[in-house]
Amino acid sequence: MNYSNVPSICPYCGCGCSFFLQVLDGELVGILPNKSQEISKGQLCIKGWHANDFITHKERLAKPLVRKNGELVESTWDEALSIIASKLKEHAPDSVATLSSAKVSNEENYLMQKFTRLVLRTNNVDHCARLCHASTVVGLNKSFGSGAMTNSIPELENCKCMFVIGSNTTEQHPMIAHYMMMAKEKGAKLILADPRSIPWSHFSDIHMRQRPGTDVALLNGMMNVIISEGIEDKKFIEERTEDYDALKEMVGKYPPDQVEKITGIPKEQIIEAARMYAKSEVAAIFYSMGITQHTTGVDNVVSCANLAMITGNIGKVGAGVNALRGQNNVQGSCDCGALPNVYSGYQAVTDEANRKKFEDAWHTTGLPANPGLTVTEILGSAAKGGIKALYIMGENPMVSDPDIKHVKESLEKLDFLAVQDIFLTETARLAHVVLPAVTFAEKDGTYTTTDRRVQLARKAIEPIGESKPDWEIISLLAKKMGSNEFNYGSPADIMDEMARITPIYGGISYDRLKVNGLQWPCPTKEHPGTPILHKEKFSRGKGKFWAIEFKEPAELPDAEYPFILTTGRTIFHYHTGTMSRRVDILNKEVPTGYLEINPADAARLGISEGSKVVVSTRRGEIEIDAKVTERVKEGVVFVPFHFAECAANMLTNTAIDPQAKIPEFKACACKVVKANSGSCCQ
Ligand SMILES: Nc1nc2c(c(=O)[nH]1)N[C@H]1C(S)=C(S)[C@@H](COP(=O)(O)OP(=O)(O)OC[C@H]3O[C@@H](n4cnc5c(=O)[nH]c(N)nc54)[C@H](O)[C@@H]3O)O[C@H]1N2
Ligand SMILES: Nc1nc2c(c(=O)[nH]1)N[C@H]1C(S)=C(S)[C@@H](COP(=O)(O)OP(=O)(O)OC[C@H]3O[C@@H](n4cnc5c(=O)[nH]c(N)nc54)[C@H](O)[C@@H]3O)O[C@H]1N2
Ligand code: SF4
Ligand SMILES: [Mo]
Repeated sequence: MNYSNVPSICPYCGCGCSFFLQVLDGELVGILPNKSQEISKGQLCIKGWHANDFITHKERLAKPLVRKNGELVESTWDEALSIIASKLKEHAPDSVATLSSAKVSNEENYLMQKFTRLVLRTNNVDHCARLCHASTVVGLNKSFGSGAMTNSIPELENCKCMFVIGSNTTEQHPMIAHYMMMAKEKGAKLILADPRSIPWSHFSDIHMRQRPGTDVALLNGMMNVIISEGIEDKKFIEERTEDYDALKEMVGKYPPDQVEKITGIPKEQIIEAARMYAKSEVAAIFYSMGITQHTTGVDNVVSCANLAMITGNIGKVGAGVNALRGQNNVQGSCDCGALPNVYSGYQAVTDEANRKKFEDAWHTTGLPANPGLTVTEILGSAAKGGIKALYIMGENPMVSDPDIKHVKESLEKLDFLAVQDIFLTETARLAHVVLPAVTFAEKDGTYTTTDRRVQLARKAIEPIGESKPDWEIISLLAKKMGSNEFNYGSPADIMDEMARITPIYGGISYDRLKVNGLQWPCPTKEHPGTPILHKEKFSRGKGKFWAIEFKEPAELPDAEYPFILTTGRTIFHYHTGTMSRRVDILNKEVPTGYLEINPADAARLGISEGSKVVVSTRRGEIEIDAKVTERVKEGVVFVPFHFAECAANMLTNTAIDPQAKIPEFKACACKVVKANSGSCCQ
């Protein structure tokens, strides 16, 4: 008998818990938590405990598939790659695009953007960060000069006051919530701003339940109270920031009674929350999709940064603006340049010196200088015949992008679609060629947590069937297309290349990555990594205040569509369900989707617990089970987006933030009727 514990990283959320994959005679037999890692310390949430279940699931893609006579049929690697290579070559660079993936490793994201820029000669590469924390990348960069979580997970137990705005942390970042709970046990205050009642509601000192999409008004209102009561941090503002006067003048227009009218939050709560946050010796903000997924996503993020800066809560232990990044490697995908405007390490493609540096490293000239299209723009362009060929690695837009009917039309309009995934997803079913990739357990690779920690996961088992690691597939395709720049012996070689041309990862190499990884910026081989950003000065020098006025969401309720629909997640499922819906224990907990509706609204519409209802918007409709609950206020309904058979994204709006191009997943107008009541639009 041959048994080993192979060190790995949980493939679900950005907390980055570590565990061992237990391997017996080459077979994956279980998960063993890792007591030595400082984030998880031997603990995991329910998804982590069962992270091995989908890996060996019988539906794993085991062979390349090629569409013949309308059907996807099994094929060879050679045929599948030859078709992709010739199809991608057929179109002009601006008509081709790729989607990279926050589920794959840093090395693979680096290669996907290299392939797109060097071989396809376009900057049209993006990934799901666009649907997620694009507002953070833009917003925190504007305020601080770096778009990442400012502090570290293990230090969070030192918080004295936690302001959670738009993060359902206990369900979506369970391990981070664990540290916040420890802070709470030590006496920290918890302020919550969330339209829904969530598990935090039971622990919070104040729960402000705003109308979805009114967070800028709320944050301005809190700053109004802080400044008018003179409890701002004058020294910090004076020494570390710029453009304060414009902010001060603007928030003057948001007294609490005015903000109560906009947000629906009683003014007493706003005043109390402002005092609690400002008077605390160390206060941290935690946010996630509740504020980023809006047409005002960047405004929301910048307003959080404003609040942290007027109270001097940046650059110290237990404080900060903690943007909780979602996917296991979404931080890394951004760091590695899977974005249309930057190479790895956020080096702008528009800068000539950067282009020269990457041209030299990749032995080429004339890399494209214009920023490429974003996820949302790629699909929009495809619908109009602009983008003609698309190569998707590890994303499932047919369930995760807004307005699925439009997504389907866009994908069907393409001349060519290739999808590289571990399962035959809703998106892969539309492809001309499907490539079988391996999971995290079948390859070496690094993944970067929400707290900028680069961690190494090792190969535990051999690939299932003929599947291959994404880095190998991209390299094979690049070679097929005539490139000599993809000759890597292992992922460690790829990291070495990236480190040479990426200052924030400059000191990172496989031999240095021990159990707790290394936190970037880590510029040299001797550098110990950086747990806290902006300590003595901000990445951009001074922190910058931006005066931001409140704007309404793009689509407001009206007589025809009287409810506000907000969408999100549950602890038991993950995104489009490709992985979590193949885990029995998670399916037993939550087998399918549901609509949360307030008892008063339900009574008015004759809806009871478990009734089938039809939810419709200007984009589409779904039939779904009702859950009658006080979790949502009157006039607001909630649908989790994991379930293709009642997909929230049939309903959502494609309106985007003008700067970050993130769609407004968190607020649109909808109608709810009891199914078969005769009054719906069937
Ligand atoms: N179990 C599980 N964990 C996950 C994921 C998953 O799918 N499943 N996904 C991962 C990913 S990629 C991400 S990005 C994170 C997301 O993590 P979260 O952002 O925490 O998750 P969401 O459920 O999308 O939304 C968070 C909260 O925003 C609130 N909200 C809705 N509208 C508004 C609003 O207008 N203002 C405010 N302030 N709040 C609002 C919702 O009520 C909800 O409680 O989770 C990560 N972790
Ligand atoms: N309505 C609504 N929609 C939303 C959101 C919301 O809150 N509301 N949230 C948005 C957010 S924050 C996010 S991050 C997106 C997520 O959107 P997506 O990224 O499209 O969703 P996932 O289901 O995580 O898709 C990842 C895919 O990668 C595959 N995969 C896993 N491991 C590997 C691997 O090693 N290699 C390859 N090649 N493939 C792999 C999985 O099978 C899956 O198909 O959804 C967005 N959509
Ligand atoms: S908290 Fe996140 S990283 Fe940790 S076990 Fe759960 S899903 Fe995995
Ligand atoms: Mo996300």
